[in-house]
Amino acid sequence: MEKSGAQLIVEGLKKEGVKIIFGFPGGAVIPIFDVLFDDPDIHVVLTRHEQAAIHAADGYARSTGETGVCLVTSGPGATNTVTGIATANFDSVPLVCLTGQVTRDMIGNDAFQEADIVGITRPITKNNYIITDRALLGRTLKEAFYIASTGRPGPVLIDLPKDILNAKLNDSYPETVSIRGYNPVIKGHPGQIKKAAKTLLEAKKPLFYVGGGLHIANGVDVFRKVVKKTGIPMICSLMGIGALPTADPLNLGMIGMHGTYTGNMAVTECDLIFGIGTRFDDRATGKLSEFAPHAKIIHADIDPASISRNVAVEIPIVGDARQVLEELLPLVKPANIPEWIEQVGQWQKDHPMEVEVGNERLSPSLIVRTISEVFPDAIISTEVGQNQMWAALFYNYKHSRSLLTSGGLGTMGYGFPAAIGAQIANPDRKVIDIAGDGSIQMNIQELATAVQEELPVIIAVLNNGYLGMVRQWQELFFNKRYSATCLNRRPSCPPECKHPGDNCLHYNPDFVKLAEAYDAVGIRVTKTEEIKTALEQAAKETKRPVIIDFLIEYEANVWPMVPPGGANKDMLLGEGSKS
Ligand SMILES: Cc1ncc(C[n+]2csc(CCOP(=O)(O)OP(=O)(O)O)c2C)c(N)n1
Ligand SMILES: [Mg+2]
Repeated sequence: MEKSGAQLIVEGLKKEGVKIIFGFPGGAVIPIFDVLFDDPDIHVVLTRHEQAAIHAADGYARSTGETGVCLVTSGPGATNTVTGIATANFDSVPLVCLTGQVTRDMIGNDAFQEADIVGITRPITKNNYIITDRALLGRTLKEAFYIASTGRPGPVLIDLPKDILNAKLNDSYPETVSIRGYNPVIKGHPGQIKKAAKTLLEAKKPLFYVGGGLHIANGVDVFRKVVKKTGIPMICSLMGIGALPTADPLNLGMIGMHGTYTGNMAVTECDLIFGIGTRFDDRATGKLSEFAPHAKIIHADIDPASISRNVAVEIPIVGDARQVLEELLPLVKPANIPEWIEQVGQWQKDHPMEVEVGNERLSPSLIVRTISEVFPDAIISTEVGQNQMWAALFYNYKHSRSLLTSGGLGTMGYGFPAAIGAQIANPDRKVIDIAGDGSIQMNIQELATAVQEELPVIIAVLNNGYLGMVRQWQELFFNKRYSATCLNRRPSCPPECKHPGDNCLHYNPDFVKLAEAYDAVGIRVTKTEEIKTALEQAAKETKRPVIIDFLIEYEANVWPMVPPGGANKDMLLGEGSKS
């Protein structure tokens, strides 16, 4: 039977198991939306901005491991997805992004709503295509899903000229795919794994160092078995959080710029690092020449290009993290490292991650810790800035895929749409965006989407009146010159204002009124004793999003902090803080 390109695409999406598409229509893609209109198997979530559509598809994908799908129109629709594509690419998130394009005869003519999205996204996609032959459509879509989800996952974009969507052909979506030259290595080399096991057990001060790749590989269960069997402690990157429960004594926490004291000391003193699914990113390593100065490095990663790129690796293992760990598990035994365990225990005791109490305004660490108590099994998404670091450091993570955060690109505006995607994928879990008052405004319009989809996402705004993380750098390294970071500043303010006063705008915006304007729920919290009750009140909402506006200390800082370019051991510990 003859079918249009649009019909073939929808057939293919269904064969790939797609149940949800996040999108925004326009002239070039009406044919696809038209086929989807009365299709009972695929639900289209209409976001209010294409950037949110792609972040929502990303949150869907990160929280489930399935490939997220985004559908947008040509020109501005396509270019609006660019930040989300780059975000997903950096953090290895499997996405298929379908963009409309002008008809083939118009391409290159500066036609209405034409943009060369394939050219624009070439460096930020795992692969991308423009379909110029209707006969290649099915095969290309199949390839896109395969490439997005295998090996080191990533976003794949397909640009679809409108006449291709309308062109009819008697074809079906292919059942199989094979791509010459693309054969990701899954199984690690057995000899290397054996060598790694031996070296690991010979070390006196060994550490596992886990990145996001462990979650992507669904390797957390087997990793926990390896840790239990060996008794070797773990450190992680921001993306590795959740590999062990935060409260596990062998979890020494995140390392790097805002790593824990114990994590940063342990990585400095250790004699062996077993890296799993990590890029050894500079936010985690700090000054490379002083990173883990005494350590041999074993590194297991699915992407050979990540190995020995930033740090010299003694034992490389190319392979899927879960498979490598499954091979490793029978080869390891309890490590004999009592002095090392005592040492890390001492650091933890001397410098615990303690919450602060708060003075006139609320303490952000206390808020995050209370979120953890009221919602112990939540999926947390974050924006970027101090909010992101407090969320990473003070929530007690228990499960894999429970922290959705833009680690590589650091995209403000990611958290709320990602929470929408995660909530749709996980209707039985609580999804909470821990947000900053700056970042949340980058995709605040998605309140309309969450209201329309009846999603009880909670947005916990840690409202400090500042682009806080930038302000923290200005405070520490630019003599408190708060240039363009105060969100309440007016022209009449003194030029060198270093602290908020009576002249400030009171709310900018009033998040409670804003929530109400969208028919969402808005709650403002100003007193410590109201934190918990506000969260409990929010928990009662089952169909409406809730914004909780937590008025936190204006100038609270994230501690510890390694100054940019510094070595991890040279972290600043903060004012009067024990951590
Ligand atoms: C899209 C984007 N623009 C700029 C930045 C730089 N940046 C990093 S953190 C930050 C401040 C974020 O402010 P807010 O959301 O209020 O979070 P806070 O640090 O106050 O918790 C800025 C501007 C960024 N990460 N992303
Ligand atoms: Mg802020």
